[in-house]
Amino acid sequence: MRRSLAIVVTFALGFTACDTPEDENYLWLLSLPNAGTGEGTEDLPVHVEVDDVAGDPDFLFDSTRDIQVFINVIDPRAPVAGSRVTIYELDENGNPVNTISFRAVTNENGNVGGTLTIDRTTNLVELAVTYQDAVHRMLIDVRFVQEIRRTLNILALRQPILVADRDSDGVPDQDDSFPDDPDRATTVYCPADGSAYTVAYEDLYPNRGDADFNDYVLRVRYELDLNAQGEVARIRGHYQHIARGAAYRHTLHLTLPGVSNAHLDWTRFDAAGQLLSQGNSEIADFTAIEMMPDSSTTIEQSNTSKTGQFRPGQALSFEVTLGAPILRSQLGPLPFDLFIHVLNTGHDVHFLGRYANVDGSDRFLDSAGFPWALMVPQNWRWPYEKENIHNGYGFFKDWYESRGTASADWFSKPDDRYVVPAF
Ligand SMILES: [Ca+2]
Ligand SMILES: [Ca+2]
Repeated sequence: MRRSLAIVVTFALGFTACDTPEDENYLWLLSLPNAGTGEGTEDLPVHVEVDDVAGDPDFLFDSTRDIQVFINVIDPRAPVAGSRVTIYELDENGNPVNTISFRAVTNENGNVGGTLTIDRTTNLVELAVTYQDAVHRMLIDVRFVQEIRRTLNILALRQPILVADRDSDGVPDQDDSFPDDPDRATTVYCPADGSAYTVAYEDLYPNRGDADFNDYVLRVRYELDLNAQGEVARIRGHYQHIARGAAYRHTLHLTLPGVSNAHLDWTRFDAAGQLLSQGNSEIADFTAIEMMPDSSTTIEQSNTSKTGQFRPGQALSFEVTLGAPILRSQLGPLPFDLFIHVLNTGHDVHFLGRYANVDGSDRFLDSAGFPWALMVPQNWRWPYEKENIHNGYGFFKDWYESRGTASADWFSKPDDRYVVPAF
């Protein structure tokens, strides 16, 4: 892989290529006000064919959604390689929520395919297609979109521009989060605003629990490093144990389907953020890897009683470097296959949508149609001991009975009598 300072040029128009930094054209390029930004300075004239796949989103009690993305870019002559497709999640006011949600560069067939993960409360995304010095932006209402499928017919041949791309991965230095690493181009934050999700388990599986969703509670966030093709190259995670309203003991495990020959770096911290231990290992098959030890050793109190001060537990930061990049869709929905192993019962407790019985039913859906694991946006306030989640959150039932279409903000409307205080 060429790592030297290089120039990406577009060959389609017979432009005289230059590919060394000594080239006069390169110096000329750098002198231009917008040189190397890769960002559009003008509108890209296009005709867009929209073939989005509509339908109610799948609902697995999840607070995020994965939307498949297929974009094709062609100009009057041929498919356009090297066109950059970027998707931003917009908030309720139409402003980007800090970070890129997806980015990839079209291949030689003019195609980008990938997966966009957004919060279920997000209604709007912006899709920007940048080609040469021009950009075309589309606002897409994604409420009832399962796949974004669009063909952009660029209506005029573009004057090619030169951009600095030291690692030659097709993403200009200025837009490349890793300008000297050809295996990585973009970091996607989950959640997009860099905050956290709250992951909560009931541990009586296969018996129904008391639905207080506080037996094992974690704060979770991830960062995914994508390569220029939009595939996942590295995964970083941060977990903090924050409640254990259970008599049982548990270990926390992670399966990353399709991830093999990976390198895992990890660091454990105590509740005050002081280093406890660190290490690394080579993992041939990333299945059921223990991420946190016996839960009775990682937090000092339950954090589920109505008296006393909140005191968080231990935390883990880790990075998985994949042996080979994989499609985001292969990893499944957030928080990926993160599960507890209950030491007292020998059972594992997984999120919905990962494991089926022989009759096709979900192994982790109980007789009442309810899961044993939930991932909730933000610093969710879990119920006190023995307080049913339905008491703590009056709109929770609305939300799941409507398959996530109503009361999408159920988690932010607690009844203070039944849930722990804000921390
Ligand atoms: Ca680059
Ligand atoms: Ca790069």
